[in-house]
Formats: sequence, structure tokens, C-alpha cells
Amino acid sequence: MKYKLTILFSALVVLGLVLTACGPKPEPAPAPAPEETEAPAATEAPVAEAVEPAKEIVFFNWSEYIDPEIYTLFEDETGIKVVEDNFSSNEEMLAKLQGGATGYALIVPSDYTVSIMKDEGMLAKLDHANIPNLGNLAEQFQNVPYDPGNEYCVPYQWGTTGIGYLDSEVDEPTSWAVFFDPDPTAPYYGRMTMLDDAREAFAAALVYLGYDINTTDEAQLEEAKELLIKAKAALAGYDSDIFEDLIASGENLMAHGWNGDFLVAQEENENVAYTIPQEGGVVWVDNVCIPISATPEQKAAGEMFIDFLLRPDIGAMLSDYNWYATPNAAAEANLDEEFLNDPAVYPPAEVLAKLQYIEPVGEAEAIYQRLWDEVKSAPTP
Ligand code: SPD
Repeated sequence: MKYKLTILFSALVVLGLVLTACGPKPEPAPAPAPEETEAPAATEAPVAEAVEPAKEIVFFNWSEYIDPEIYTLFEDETGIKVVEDNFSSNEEMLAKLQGGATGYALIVPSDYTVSIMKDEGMLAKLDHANIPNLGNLAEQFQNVPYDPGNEYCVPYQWGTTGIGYLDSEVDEPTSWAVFFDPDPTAPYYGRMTMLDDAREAFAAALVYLGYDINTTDEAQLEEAKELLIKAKAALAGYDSDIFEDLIASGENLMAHGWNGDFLVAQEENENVAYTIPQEGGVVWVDNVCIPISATPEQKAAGEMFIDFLLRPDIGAMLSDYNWYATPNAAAEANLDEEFLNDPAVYPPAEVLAKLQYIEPVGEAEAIYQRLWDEVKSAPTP
């Protein structure tokens, strides 16, 4: 996995810097003799303008991804009200901001989308002086390859993409074949959904075909497109918001989706289960960032909220609510052993080895989007 190698590389670079710091140091240059002149006027040193944080900010987030009680606690402590707006895919959020939407103080792009937004100059650099809790992040999240040193973003939660199912009605799906080579007589036929998300849907088809989920080979992408069109016959539809609820209610029996959402749905129906098929799946890190369009006041309040999220108790509240793994090492002391040992939340090494990150594919991004539009507009076979 490219990101794992990059993390290892970053660790080696850090180690190198530490070792260099331990080596012989050059003699410090002698301090210049003070000149006997008049003391400089008090106005000479530039004084940073203190920015008054906004009294209300808008947080553009995935749906059902934060305990609303966190907003109440933050407002009680700071007087700042957080209003939430939602999106269902990275591409939806990106298109809205590229289209000129303003007013957002905070957004939550996934790893590959952080890279795209950085390249397009769409993110503001974080002022670490306003985020003293940054050190609560686990070490590997302080140096993620798409944003070394958390220059622009702070990891929010991480998770995986696989298959959720109702285990009282169907056997555990061990292969993506349930979508791409479905049995028309199976109870799940016609009672399944796939994520309404170009990169995620193509990742499922590409991993089933044994291809890299970030391929830019057009022949492979065409093959994946044909497979996604074929799968439509077995689908009830595409959905990224309520796929887990449709399993919990028994309306659907299988869904392509994100682990935490299925795990939360177990509270409604204990028969909801989650698995990663033998071919593998996707691993991702979502991040809280500030769009470049935020005003200085919105940015100041946004940084206060990021710092609040990084508190150990608030980090734990986040995972208790959305059942996703936390990048906040300090929050772990506040989380149950049951959660920390749940393999559906923290996959064991042999499962992690089968997961891939979605990565930016440059100009091929448009090819994925065009082929996805073709999949969605194709008649059901
Ligand atoms: N209900 C919140 C789900 C957040 C999922 N974000 C993951 C995106 C990975 N492509």
C-alpha cells in the first residue's frame, strides 16, 4: 500500500532528523555587539491582530457523523453555535465548493480529496497555536502522507468500506460476487444497495476484478463499468445515507457501505452484520479542514472547534456515537474495551493487508465520473 510505505518513509525521515539533531553541533556565531543607539520606537514591532472568533459557524459534514451533544457542549463552553450541513460523497462536497459555495468554516474530506483540494488551493493552512490538543493524535495520524504535519487538516475518524448484511436472513457474503455475479434466486437479489459514490463503486468492481482500485487504464475501467451495469439488475438502488437503516428494517438484505454506519444500526437490529469480502475493500481516513473561503473569524472559531474535537472526552464521544475508529490516541482511555477490540472497527492485520486507499488519479478523475454517469444512466439489464 503506497500510503503505508509513505508512513514508513516519513518515520525514517523523522528518525533521521532526530539523529542529526543528536550529532555534533556547529559553534554558535558570536552575538553582534550592541550598538549604542537610541531605543527603537515602541511601534516598530508588528503586533498580530487578534481575530474575534465568529459567533456561529457552519460545519459541512457527512450525515450522522457527529453526536449533536458535542455542539451543545462546545456552545456552553465558548458561546459559539455550530450549525451542520451534510453531503453524501467527497465529489458532492467538492463540486459545491468548486461551484463557489461559501459560509463553511469546516469541511470533512477523505484522504484523496484532501490531496485534490490542496492542489487546487482550496484549503486554509491551520494555525497550530490555536490547536494545542493536536498532540493527542496518534503518531501515525500526525504525519499522514496526504497532509504531512497536519498542515491543512486534522484526521477526524477512519474506517473501511465493505458489505453490511442481515445475518438472520442471508449467509455472510464472502465475495463481491454477490453484487457482480449475483444468484437471481438468492433472497438478497433485488434487495441490495451500492454506495452512490463513483470512486467507491468503481473500487468495489475493480477489487473484484483483481485490479488496482486507482487504475487509470481505460480498458480496465470499461470492464469495471460493464460489471457495475450488470450489477444493476440485482440492486434496489444506490444510496449513501440510509443504506444501513434499510438493512436494519429488513427492507434490504445487503448493502455496500461504511463499517461504522452498519455497526450503529446494530442498536436497532442486532442481526445487522458487517464483513470485508475475501478480495478486499477500501480503508479511508476522513479529515476536518478549513476551506480557503472561510473568513478569519470563521477560521478562528473553526480552529477552536477542531481543538475541542481533539479533547480526549470529546474524541471518545465521537466514536461512541458513530462507531468509527478514532485517530485520537488520548481518547482511547475513554473508550470501552469492547469497542477497541471490535475487529469490525479495528481490522486485524490480515484484513488490513487486503485493503487499499483511494488515491487521487489526476486527469483520470474525469474518466471515473464520466463512466459513473454512464453506469447510472444505463438501463437496468
Ligand atoms: N455516516 C458517515 C460516513 C462517513 C464515510 N466517509 C468515508 C468516505 C470514504 N470514501
